[in-house]
Amino acid sequence: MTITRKDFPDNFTFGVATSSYQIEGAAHEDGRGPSIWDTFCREPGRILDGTNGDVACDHYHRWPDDLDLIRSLGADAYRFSVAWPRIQADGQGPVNPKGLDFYERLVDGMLERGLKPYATLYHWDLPQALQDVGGWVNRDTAFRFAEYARIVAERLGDRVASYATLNEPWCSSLLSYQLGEHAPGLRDRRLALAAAHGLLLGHGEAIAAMRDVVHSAQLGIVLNLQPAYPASERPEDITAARFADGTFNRWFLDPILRAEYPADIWEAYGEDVPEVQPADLARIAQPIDFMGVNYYSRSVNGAGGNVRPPESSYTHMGWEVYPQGLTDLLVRLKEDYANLPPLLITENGAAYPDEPLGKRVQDPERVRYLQLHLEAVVQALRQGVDVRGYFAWSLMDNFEWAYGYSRRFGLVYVDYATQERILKDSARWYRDLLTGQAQAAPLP
Ligand code: IFM
Repeated sequence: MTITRKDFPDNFTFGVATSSYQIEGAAHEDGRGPSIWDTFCREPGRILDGTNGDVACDHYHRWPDDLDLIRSLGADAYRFSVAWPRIQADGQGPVNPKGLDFYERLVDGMLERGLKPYATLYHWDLPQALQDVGGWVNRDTAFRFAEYARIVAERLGDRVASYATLNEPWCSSLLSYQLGEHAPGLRDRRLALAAAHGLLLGHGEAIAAMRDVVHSAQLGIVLNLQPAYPASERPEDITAARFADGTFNRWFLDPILRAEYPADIWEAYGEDVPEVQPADLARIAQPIDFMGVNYYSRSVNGAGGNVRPPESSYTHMGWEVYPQGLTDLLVRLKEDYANLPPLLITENGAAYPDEPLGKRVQDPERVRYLQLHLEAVVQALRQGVDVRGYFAWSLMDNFEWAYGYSRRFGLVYVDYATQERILKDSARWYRDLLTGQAQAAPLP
């Protein structure tokens, strides 16, 4: 199948995505307070290449050129995130006007270029001062988050087309408080589940706070979802897949869309389950206007652990390329959740070890990855799933968390020594698709 823009509905939104800590740099400028990632990066052994986001892509200074670049790709929209510690250095208390000014300039810059702003309010850079009093385990953080959300929404208002509260709460809870791979790097399941509950509550409170402030802007949340397949038809493998789906997907989907935690996983977690106050689930399940889905890969589950199908191909992250999983996931969401809001694919993309040859970066695997996953979206649309947009992760190479700068997800190559941006072939391919050029097949 050769994909063209005509395969998507007329009002389907195409964009590219980034996040604050991964691209902005300017870590100590204009009153930004320290975040948990500033702290984490300085702890020996946490980041594969020993780097941090102090400079990153220097987007804080280069944003006008970066917005021009996005426009040149033919994108309709740009998904970015707001750094909480730029708005409130300590996560509460005084508002930093320079922080708000920055995002106002950025949003107005998008509008001037005909780009729709899609904001995410929390893409993991929690103010360190809040971590010092427990981070997301401390229930109060949820209310501080709602306050911050209101501050941003009051300033940017309906100039922003879409506000997502959280990006990938599985990562900012389980991956960060239980598996220790992300900031704050803890290893305690009980704390992780308390953090997940705090994040979900913060989401609900933030939606409620922003509803009072904006009118046309769409409000929602972004989850990373990973369909879980059994390694075989054996009952124990089916049970393993059901458990993986429950901990990774349903633990977040069910509270938001059904106002309940999944009973099977609640039971399996035993004494580690979070403390839930009577009104919490109703707050968490506030009506939302969209759900963002970040899709990269699937899991294949056996009773003895995860399995890597040998016939599959894998990205530089070691993640299996499995586009059918995206179709399956989208159709399943529609089937399982009666009040599912419209969906957006808020992230999808792949890391490969790209090398420039002069001013060209050939990345045929990424072109193929994008093409196959966009086809998977088309298949879901044809099966009646209400998908309204697709955002490629990422606009440009950036700070890939625990992997530092060693993994490149960009459509645009970044030379970190000079900050030069070079369009990869995938960027040209995406541009051709978005601008309706007939030739959106992989480049030679
Ligand atoms: O870079 C991340 C992003 O911040 C969140 N979603 C997954 C991406 C790739 O790992």
